[in-house]
Amino acid sequence: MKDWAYLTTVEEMEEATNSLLENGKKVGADSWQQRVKNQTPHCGFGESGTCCRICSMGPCRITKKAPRGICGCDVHGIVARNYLRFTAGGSATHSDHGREICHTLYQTKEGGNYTVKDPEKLIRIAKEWGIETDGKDIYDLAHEVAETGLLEYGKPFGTQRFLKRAPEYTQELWHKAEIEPRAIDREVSQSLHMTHMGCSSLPEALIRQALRAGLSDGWGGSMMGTEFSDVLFGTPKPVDTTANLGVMEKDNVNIVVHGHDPSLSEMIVYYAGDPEMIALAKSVGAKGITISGVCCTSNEVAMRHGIPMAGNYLNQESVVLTGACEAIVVDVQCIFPALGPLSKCFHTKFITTSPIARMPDSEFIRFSAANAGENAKAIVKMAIENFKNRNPEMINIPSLKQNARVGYSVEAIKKVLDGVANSQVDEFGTTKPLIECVHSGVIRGAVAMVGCNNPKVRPDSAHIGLMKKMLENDIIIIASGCAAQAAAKAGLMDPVQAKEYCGDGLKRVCELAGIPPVLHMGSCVDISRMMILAADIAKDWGIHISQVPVVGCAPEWMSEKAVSIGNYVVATGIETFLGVDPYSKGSDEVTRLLQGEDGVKEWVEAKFVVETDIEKLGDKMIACIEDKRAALGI
Ligand code: BF8
Ligand code: SF4
Repeated sequence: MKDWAYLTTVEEMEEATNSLLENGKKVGADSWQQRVKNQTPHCGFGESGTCCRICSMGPCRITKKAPRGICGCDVHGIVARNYLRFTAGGSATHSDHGREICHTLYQTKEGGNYTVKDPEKLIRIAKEWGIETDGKDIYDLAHEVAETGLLEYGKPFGTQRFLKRAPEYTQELWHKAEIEPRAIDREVSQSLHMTHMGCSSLPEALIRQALRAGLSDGWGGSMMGTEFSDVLFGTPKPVDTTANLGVMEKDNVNIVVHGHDPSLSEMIVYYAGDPEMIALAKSVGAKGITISGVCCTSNEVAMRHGIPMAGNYLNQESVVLTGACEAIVVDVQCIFPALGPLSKCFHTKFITTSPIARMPDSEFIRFSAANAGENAKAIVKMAIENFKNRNPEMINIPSLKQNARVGYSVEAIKKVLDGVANSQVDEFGTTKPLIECVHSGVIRGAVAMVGCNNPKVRPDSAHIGLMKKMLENDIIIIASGCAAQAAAKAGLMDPVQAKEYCGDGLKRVCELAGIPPVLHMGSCVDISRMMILAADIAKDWGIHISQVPVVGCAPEWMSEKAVSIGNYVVATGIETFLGVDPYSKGSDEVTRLLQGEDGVKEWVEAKFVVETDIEKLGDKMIACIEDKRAALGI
């Protein structure tokens, strides 16, 4: 048995949460834990995907006695339609995030609120897209690339530009399966059209469109979100930070950023470091200003600036319950409406900033590229001025805190690993050293661990349990989203200590490369980075993506975005393991299409595996990786 003594355990995290809930009780605060109780048991029809309410003749619920809806749709059609709508919601959300980033890129100017921080990457993308770069002003180029990106959302003809990044073999599979995504908005619209009353009820057609809508996210909207965020704010490089609720500081003004779009948080981070603001914080009796993050906004600023990560999805109420949060500033996605009433129980300002995410009981400060600087400064100021309203008796910051090294973009991963193998590293490095490690068996394979928390799973227990199991078996983890934060909170991204708990092979690689065994690749839109890494490995190795000993895993997922991600990861050829069922179990036909050998697997060489027993889920992932190794003869 390994000694995991330095790790922060799920029990310790729960203890901290319980003490925060006690804090909340004193002021009559509601909590997700309570609301889960109120909502249990969940509706069985909803859970199995067998309720249809897409026309007003319904809602129709499928039972043995009533095997068809009023229009005659059977259970398979209903489940598949619900699945496609779920996917389309996620694809729309990720892709609209990407669109916002394109607009921000379009607004860049010399000396403006937003500038180009990685011109090389911009030029690389422009060349990839066939845009003339020679002799062009970098901002003219940024605007041209941004506009070209925006046109990807509505282009009348052709498919997504970034598909060409995939190996030719994968592109052919997509072509044959007729799932190459065209305009991003078209795939979302068509999904809604197909699922409208009286259109598709053939599961196969609906699942095919789910893959296509997913691909328009992963190889379209999300990929642009990631790439242009790098151009705007810099491509992440390894950086040290800290994680868990203990990153909030009692004597400082605490501002928590939450959501997904880095355009807001980048500005807040900038102004929190402004000497004028720090002086103001001192003038109100604070020692300084601490910015920390929750959810994917946190991942974005941690990866680029080492901003500490207070927690993941189910910690968002906890940061307010500390009584030491002067402001929680949010942009879009994964924000609990509960933060409104909760913030009213404390002195916390709940500040919404996007017309896309408006919530009751919040202060709305509309953010745009034009007023970003001014508004970020006003928000930081508002938080500072709120410091005096703290109730000292309510302050309870759990002492949990771990070190983490984050910032592993594809570029960074290639560089650190190539640096170990070659003294002569070219500009970007290659995936060859990684391939050699996997080929020789020093590393058995990789798991892309992604996704959320979900009260259906004991928070973080599946993430942390599975990661430990993989590391012991010499399987390296690349992580993003709330899964990445779970690892960081536990201490699995500590570059000094975490390697002690790996198998011998993985430990040696971590030592030589100076990396933690769980590599933080960013937010959920950054799962596009994982797709590029998988594509590059397959190309450098000379095999298909589906042959690479890598699997995807979302053991605690909850959002529509996660289903969209699952679809594009599978469609890219990577077997994907889920710990929560995607409302599909009501139809054996849909289950067969998603999880069988003769459904999506026949089209894209990968499928879903749904297993709610986390131990078994881990065993199945290891078996899948070992099977892939055996098939390669390694
Ligand atoms: O996009 S992992 S809870 S924060 S949906 Fe949300 Fe899920 Fe967290 Fe980021 Ni992703
Ligand atoms: Fe019922 Fe058919 Fe209408 Fe759905 S589309 S609510 S199954 S009648």
